[in-house]
Amino acid sequence: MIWNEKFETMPREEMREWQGQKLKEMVERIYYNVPLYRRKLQEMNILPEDIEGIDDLSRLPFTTKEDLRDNYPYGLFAVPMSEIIRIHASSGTTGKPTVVGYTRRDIAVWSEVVARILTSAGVERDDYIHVAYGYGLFTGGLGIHYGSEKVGATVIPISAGNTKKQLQLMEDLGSTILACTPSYALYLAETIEELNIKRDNLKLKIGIFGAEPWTNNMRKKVEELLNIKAIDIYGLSEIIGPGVASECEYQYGLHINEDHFIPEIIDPETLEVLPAGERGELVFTTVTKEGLPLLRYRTGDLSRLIYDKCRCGRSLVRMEKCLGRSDDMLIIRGVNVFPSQIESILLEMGETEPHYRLIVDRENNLDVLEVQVEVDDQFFSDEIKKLEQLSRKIRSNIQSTLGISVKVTLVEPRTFERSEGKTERVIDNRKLN
Ligand code: DLL
Repeated sequence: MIWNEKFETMPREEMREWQGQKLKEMVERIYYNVPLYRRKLQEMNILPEDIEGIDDLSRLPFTTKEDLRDNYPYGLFAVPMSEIIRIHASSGTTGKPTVVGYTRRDIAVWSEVVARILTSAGVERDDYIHVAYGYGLFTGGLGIHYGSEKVGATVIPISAGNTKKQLQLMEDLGSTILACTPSYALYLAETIEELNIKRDNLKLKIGIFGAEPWTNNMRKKVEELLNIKAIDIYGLSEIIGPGVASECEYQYGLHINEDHFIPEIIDPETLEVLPAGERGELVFTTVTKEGLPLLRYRTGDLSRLIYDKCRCGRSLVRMEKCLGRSDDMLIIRGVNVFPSQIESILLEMGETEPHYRLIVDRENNLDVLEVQVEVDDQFFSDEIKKLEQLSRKIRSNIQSTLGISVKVTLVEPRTFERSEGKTERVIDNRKLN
């Protein structure tokens, strides 16, 4: 089913027209209401009336996380605070959080785009949706919540945490949809096994997972463990929260709600827009947001755009599954490595648990990458020879696929703390030196 036929199946030319019109209106709004944008546009000698259509987008200035930080907390809002009815924030790892604000209309748009992504994932009115994303300043919980209500599904606003109790309720209330981070889905799956809950007693059929990168091999693992179809959803607080993009039933690329959020892919070094299909940094312009409209916001996320026709009937452009951010990339003795590449190799082998950490250090001026991965109980009690064989095999697979030699440490099950939200899997000690 398609939630909004008009926009989700709009022919490309019509979509470009729409985007151009909305962009013009947006540039006018921010020029007169946001001092930072007025300054940026003036510096480039651009007046709102110079914008004639979507082709002018690439002439406009970028917005960065720094801009948000420098104008903390409300400096980039484009409406008086009396129009703002909700605040969210993303914590980030350092410094002040990024604060975002929504008008009543923004909340309505947000519910609409989340209703679209839930529908594309297969959610219907009859479903019971177990929302185990955190409720609070994080956009995950409330974002999915409002969209689910819009669809008319029965929302169970369980939030994250209290894992055993969650599972009890999941069983008793008959949840059919699980919405949480892929990390938390793994944790729930592990606890289901631990508590000996019979899978048949659970009614789950679809998982709506996002907020962090997860590979297709991780998808297979979670689908198998929970016996569900796992759908990838993508979003970020600055743009709206969840609802920016999501997979349809074909699970190949995430349809972007581009009538609201116009995507571009740029080369992060030269800042040039890359031709369709090339991989680079994802940039979004929010053309309908009132509270915090952002022009060409650099997400730091890496992806590419797929304009081919999708079998589901949607014409919305797709972004390739996002497997990392430019700042996640590790440079190990000159070789670029993304944590997701290691995840993919480990899960492909299928001989360890899907729980790992990557520790990066510098020893004698050389980068050293240690892969710590959990192995199951049975394996761990085996003879040392077998453990050595397995770590050699992992080392050699990583060496032959990525061209780097790593140190592999097998650890006991449950060594790593399980996450209820996003998991931090990389510890880069070089940053401390
Ligand atoms: O994570 C919004 C969200 C909530 C998305 C629930 C999906 C589900 P932030 O906390 O601001 O917002 O984090 C945004 O998380 O720039 C990406 O780096 C990463 N991210 C989000 N979804 C995905 C995904 C929410 N499906 C940042 N795949 C983004 C990979 C993702 N990375």
